[in-house]
Amino acid sequence: MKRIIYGLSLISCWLLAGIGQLSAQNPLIMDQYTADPSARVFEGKVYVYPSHDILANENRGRPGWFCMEDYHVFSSANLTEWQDHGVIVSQYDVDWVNPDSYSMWAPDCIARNGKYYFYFPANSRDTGMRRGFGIGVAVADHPEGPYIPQPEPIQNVRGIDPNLFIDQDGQAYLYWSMGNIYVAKLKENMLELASEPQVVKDLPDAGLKEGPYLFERNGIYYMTYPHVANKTERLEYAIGDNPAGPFRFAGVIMDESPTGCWTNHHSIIELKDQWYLFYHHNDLSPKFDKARSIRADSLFFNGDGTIRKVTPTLRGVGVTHAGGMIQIDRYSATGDHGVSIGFLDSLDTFRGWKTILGEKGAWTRYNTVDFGDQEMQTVQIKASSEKGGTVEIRSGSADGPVIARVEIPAYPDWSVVHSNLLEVPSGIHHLVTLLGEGNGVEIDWINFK
Ligand code: FUB
Repeated sequence: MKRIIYGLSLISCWLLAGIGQLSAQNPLIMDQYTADPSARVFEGKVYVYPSHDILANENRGRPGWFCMEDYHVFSSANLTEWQDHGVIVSQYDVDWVNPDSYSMWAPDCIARNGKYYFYFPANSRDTGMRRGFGIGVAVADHPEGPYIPQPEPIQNVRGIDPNLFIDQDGQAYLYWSMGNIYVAKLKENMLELASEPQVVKDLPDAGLKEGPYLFERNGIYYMTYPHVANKTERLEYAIGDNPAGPFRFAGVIMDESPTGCWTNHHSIIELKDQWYLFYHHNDLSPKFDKARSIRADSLFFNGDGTIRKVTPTLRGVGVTHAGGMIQIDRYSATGDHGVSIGFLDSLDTFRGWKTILGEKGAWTRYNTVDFGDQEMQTVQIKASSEKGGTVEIRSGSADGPVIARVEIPAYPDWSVVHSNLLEVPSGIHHLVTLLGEGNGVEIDWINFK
């Protein structure tokens, strides 16, 4: 079972069961596919507006292609627990959208004068001049909605992947893509263009560019975008001193997916003095890269304002509570032998992953687990093992202090095994889970009480 918190009733169930809160790792959302994360900080909380991939079939969409009928919004105060606020806009509720197009691609949202403006691309109902993708706006009084869609898309815009930026002088800009990246100023009402669309200059000429995301830091405007420079999309950025450009290419933020997920799509935010990159990968659908899942990792700048390349991780961001189910398969590091990760059920990937410690000395490390000052006394491990084994939980490294030693019985089905702690940790620890003895143990999660 995975760790995303979906609603109060589920939280209550876990608390009643003594399991506590679950924690965030990558991917962030485990009960549905999510893609194209547009993260925003509103009122001190992070709101993520992703696309919502579903699987096409003969009756909906086009099998083998993107298929999206609606949008959810998710929020988190700490990047650890995420709340799903449900559907905010759907293809069935927008006058101008073809309700059979399943084309609700990457959105964005921005706040202005106490209102929240949600921008989304979709195929128009019209087969005339407005054929293809338009970009619509839905407006709300709160980040989570309810959103009221405008009856018409924004005039004079054709394309996908809207992105919004409001400069310090109050001028709003709309960016979007259609092979290339475009920009236009928006009127104060955020619903109409105030200038003619222009191609953003001077991004690399060759290769598809899409998914623009513009932000400003210390007077530098960063135009960031996925670009097919080689085979699949990688995240790049260009910098300039004006939100409308021109920009100059400055580097790569994230390399192409090592496993071939063709798209990537991102956003970048700062929360409490730390910058974060939100992006996506097909974690829950390794054989079909149009069913994606959103992720987050920390992002850092060099002293000269350039961005350090982000290495995608499974651990992701946020502190994990020791009292939650710690999904050690979302590791920060592993040893170099005997360890592998597999789905708990390859026919139902939403159930998540397991860690397979296949030989003595195999280990994973899971960083930033908070024991607080609650004096945890026991550890629980949900495990299975054909022949039995001894699992050690250590602090910091594979030869760090032993927090617990847990005998896993020879029992091929999953069971929860308890053991008293040898050391009672407090504060934040990086936890190493290591096979001390035995031939093979599979672990779903560990948890402290
Ligand atoms: O999600 C559909 C499309 O894939 C997005 O609009 C692009 O940015 C790419 O991620």
